Amino acid sequence: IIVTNKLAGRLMEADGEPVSGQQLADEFGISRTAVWKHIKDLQEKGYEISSIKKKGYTLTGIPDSLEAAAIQPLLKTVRYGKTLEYLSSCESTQIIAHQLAQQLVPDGTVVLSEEQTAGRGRMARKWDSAHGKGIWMSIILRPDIPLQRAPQFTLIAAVSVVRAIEEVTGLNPDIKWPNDILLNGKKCTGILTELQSDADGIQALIIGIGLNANQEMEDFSDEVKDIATSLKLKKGSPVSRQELVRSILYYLELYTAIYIDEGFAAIKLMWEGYSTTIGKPVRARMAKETLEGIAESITDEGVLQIRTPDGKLHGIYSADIEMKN
Ligand code: BTX
Repeated sequence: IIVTNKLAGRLMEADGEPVSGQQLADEFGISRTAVWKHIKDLQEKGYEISSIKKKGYTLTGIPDSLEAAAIQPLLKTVRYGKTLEYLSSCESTQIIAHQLAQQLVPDGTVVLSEEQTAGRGRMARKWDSAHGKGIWMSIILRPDIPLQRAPQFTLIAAVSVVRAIEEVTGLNPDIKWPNDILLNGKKCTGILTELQSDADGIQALIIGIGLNANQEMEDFSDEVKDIATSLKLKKGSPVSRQELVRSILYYLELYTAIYIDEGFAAIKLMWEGYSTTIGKPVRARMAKETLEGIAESITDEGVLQIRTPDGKLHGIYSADIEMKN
């Protein structure tokens, strides 16, 4: 399997140019017959490979799958996504990532599943995760930061996802504090940051990203039909989940590095640029109370500051935000 995957990567990197069987045989230290067998395996998995006499093998199409062989060859990261666990179905990639994190897998390990049977949002809410239509991904990070800074990673992840969507699809989503990414006011991505910690601090941050890529309206459950959208619905044509995954990992690695080196200020600036929340009247529903006021800013810790009509400023750590008007 490893050779088959590497061969797929080699053909992807050739970017539509033919590579001769002999050359592949030499590079991989195997016979030309063995090369041919691996090519057949790839074709059976849905890779379109044409073979032209005297020229070689050309990759003309790859299956729309998020397996490592399809994602990793063109990955532009140093660490993120280099360890990648792929599943065709699971309850929740968060559960798998929590288990992996305890086995000391490296920083930037990624779990991807084509479908989740019990995808989750914040506060044990459900996350709709139709088979093959979205990106259901958890990323294990091991940043050396104090516990109370962990929520900032939700904002780092949000900025990374928005940049990736812009780059790959040309769409321009906005962010609703703290973790919703919206297109025309409808949610196309949710982010869930969880952590494992002990007396020494953070052992792992598990960043869950649920991105609606290619759903049609009927792919959403009745509960979310009115509030959800997908990139395909907005753009009018299918989007590449593979490119989106690579781009999200690229920006997440980049912005995490900037954050570690320079602090939260640069991230905050980008986040504010994408935010629909700041400067607007909002209603914040929390576990015990509801507040109405103007969302003034976020603090350096990522805490939302709401000014109520009595002039008081309230720091909000966790809430559901409704935009008023
Ligand atoms: P949240 O609590 O902010 O949002 C959950 C709410 O969003 C739900 O109650 C529902 O109203 C709505 N919703 C559910 N599914 C969808 C959907 N597909 N599109 C739009 N709206 C929806 C958001 O939590 C965090 C979601 C993280 C999901 C990822 S997927 C990979 C990882 N694994 C996992 O189980 N969760 C994360």
